[in-house]
Amino acid sequence: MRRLATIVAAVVGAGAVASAAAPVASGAVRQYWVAAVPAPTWNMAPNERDAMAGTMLSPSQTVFPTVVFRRYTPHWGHPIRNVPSGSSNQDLIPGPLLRARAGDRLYVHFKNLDTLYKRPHSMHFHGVHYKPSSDGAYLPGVSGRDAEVMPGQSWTYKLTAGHDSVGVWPYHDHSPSMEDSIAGGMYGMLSILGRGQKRPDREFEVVFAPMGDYQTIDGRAFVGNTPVFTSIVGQTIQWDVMAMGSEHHTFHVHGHRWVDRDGRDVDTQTVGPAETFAIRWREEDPGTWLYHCHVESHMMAGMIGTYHVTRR
Ligand SMILES: [Cu+2]
Repeated sequence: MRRLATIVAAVVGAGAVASAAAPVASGAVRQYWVAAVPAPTWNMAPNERDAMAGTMLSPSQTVFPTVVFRRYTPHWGHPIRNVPSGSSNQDLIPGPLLRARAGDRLYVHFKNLDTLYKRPHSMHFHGVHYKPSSDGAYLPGVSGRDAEVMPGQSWTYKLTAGHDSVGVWPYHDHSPSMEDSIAGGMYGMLSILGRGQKRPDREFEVVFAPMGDYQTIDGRAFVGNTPVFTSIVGQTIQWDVMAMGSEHHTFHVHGHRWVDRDGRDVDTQTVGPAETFAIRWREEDPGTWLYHCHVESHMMAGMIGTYHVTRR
């Protein structure tokens, strides 16, 4: 494969300009409506198969009640898919992909519809500029309502994407319920392009996180359950990769290479808790390929999926 891969300025961009640089204004205003909603029968492996060991699982091992982020149409019209169309066959975990460009203002309207556990929830965003009232992180005696949105209540988080925000970043529940929420899939990503930067033709989200006894990608375990990503030869594809939880993972795609932040050709890249990276290449290798975490015990516990490239 030719060296067409380029790394998107993920965390790299932050070092380019002295940090805490004033955000640039004059971009678009983007509004998102995101609710915390119950997913009472989330199934990590709907086909009940451990495709690595070739054994069967049972719903008692793979199904659990949880709360997830769910995107809505403006002004809470109705719920819609979290993932952009064409990017994945999955939904709900991770939360909606929040897109913006450097210079944009973001208003993320959040509503807590957790009728399952009736816990407080919040949204806390990495990589963007905001005032403390949009931090969403709970600290007893210090934080405000933004960090502890009670069931039935809402909060609007006001964010600005700066020149130092280009790349992909996590957001997650940072309320008093944070630990349970993150274990249950309450996280998502911001995807911020530079001002003149072209959008990829396909954008895939890969979130590595442990869940119960399994190691999941986007809340699912084992081939047959994990996201199936697709592209067509000639398309520019972007992988948004993130880890949540307390473990490190190594993102690997078969049959492909990309250039890492040190300028080296790699086919495996490490990602730790709340770290992210975005990689791009122009696809030219048709076939069915595996992508997975290369930590062997994680792969065997479900952290593996397939990527299908077809000819035009
Ligand atoms: Cu892993």
